[in-house]
Amino acid sequence: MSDVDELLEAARAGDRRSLSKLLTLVEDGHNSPLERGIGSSLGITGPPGVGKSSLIGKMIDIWVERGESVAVLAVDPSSPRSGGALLGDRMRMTNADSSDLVFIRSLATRNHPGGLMDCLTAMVDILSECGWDKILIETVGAGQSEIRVVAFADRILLVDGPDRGDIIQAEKAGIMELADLIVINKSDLPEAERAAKSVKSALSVGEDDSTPDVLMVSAHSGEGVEDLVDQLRNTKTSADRERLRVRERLISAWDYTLLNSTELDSTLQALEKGSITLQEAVDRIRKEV
Ligand SMILES: Nc1nc2c(ncn2[C@@H]2O[C@H](COP(=O)(O)OP(=O)(O)OP(=O)(O)O)[C@@H](O)[C@H]2O)c(=O)[nH]1
Ligand SMILES: [Mg+2]
Repeated sequence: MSDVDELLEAARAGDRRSLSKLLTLVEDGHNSPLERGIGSSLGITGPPGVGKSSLIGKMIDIWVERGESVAVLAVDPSSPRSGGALLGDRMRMTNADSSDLVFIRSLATRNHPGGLMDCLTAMVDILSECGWDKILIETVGAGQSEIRVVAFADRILLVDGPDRGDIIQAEKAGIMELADLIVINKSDLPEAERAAKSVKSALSVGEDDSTPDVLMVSAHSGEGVEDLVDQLRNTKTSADRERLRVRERLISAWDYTLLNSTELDSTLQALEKGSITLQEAVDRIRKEV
């Protein structure tokens, strides 16, 4: 049996250190021991500071209370402090049984030229194979590369804040179109109601069965979080959103191929010198793959 198979066997049996090691191997580019696409995940995204991590913490409490296990892949936790705080909070949970039901792992895109596409799906598959009921991918939804990451999830929850600026930012980044469910967090703040209304009215333009619901929650007070957790169970995606996600995944794969091409350096040099055109550069890289 190979190292990877041994780790998988131990991880399946519930050994967390083996699970961590296995995820590290896959993150370092090792082939996954599993078939692709067996696990399903929930992507949680939204502008910086809207309360994604706080909300995930509250959702975890509810799932754990119901006996469900939760694994979180936190992609580029914006500050090691906030990423670490969530982790720290979990570790400090008094009920030892509960913390057995929670697994949190940080991932940094900077270690992955061309994106996480080579390892994210594999990590979700491994977590699923090892029996994790809920697999979450948290990413800051602030730009194109984050959208690319969250598009690997099977369902997408957009978390927004009451601030108009946040909502505009989410719209600009194009996450609205990808979201299967939207929550306005910080419902304890006065502007939240208005924010929810404005998001609803923006969505109602082309309203049909697949228009995502908009809920209000407060990660601070916990209000609405139970409803959110229940609603997630029935949340469906739409053909349009599925198409958009698949499209983003394809573009990720394309970028990855380009950025990891052995012809990349020489092609860039030739472009700098002006000895080939952009079209010739594309043809050259395509030929190499
Ligand atoms: N009033 C209020 N503040 C909240 C709520 N949820 C989170 N916050 C605050 O918002 C700030 C950001 O919370 P985080 O959970 O770190 O937000 P995040 O979206 O994960 O942030 P990044 O990962 O940095 O993008 C913190 O100061 C939280 O205390 C809420 O429901 N109400
Ligand atoms: Mg966070």
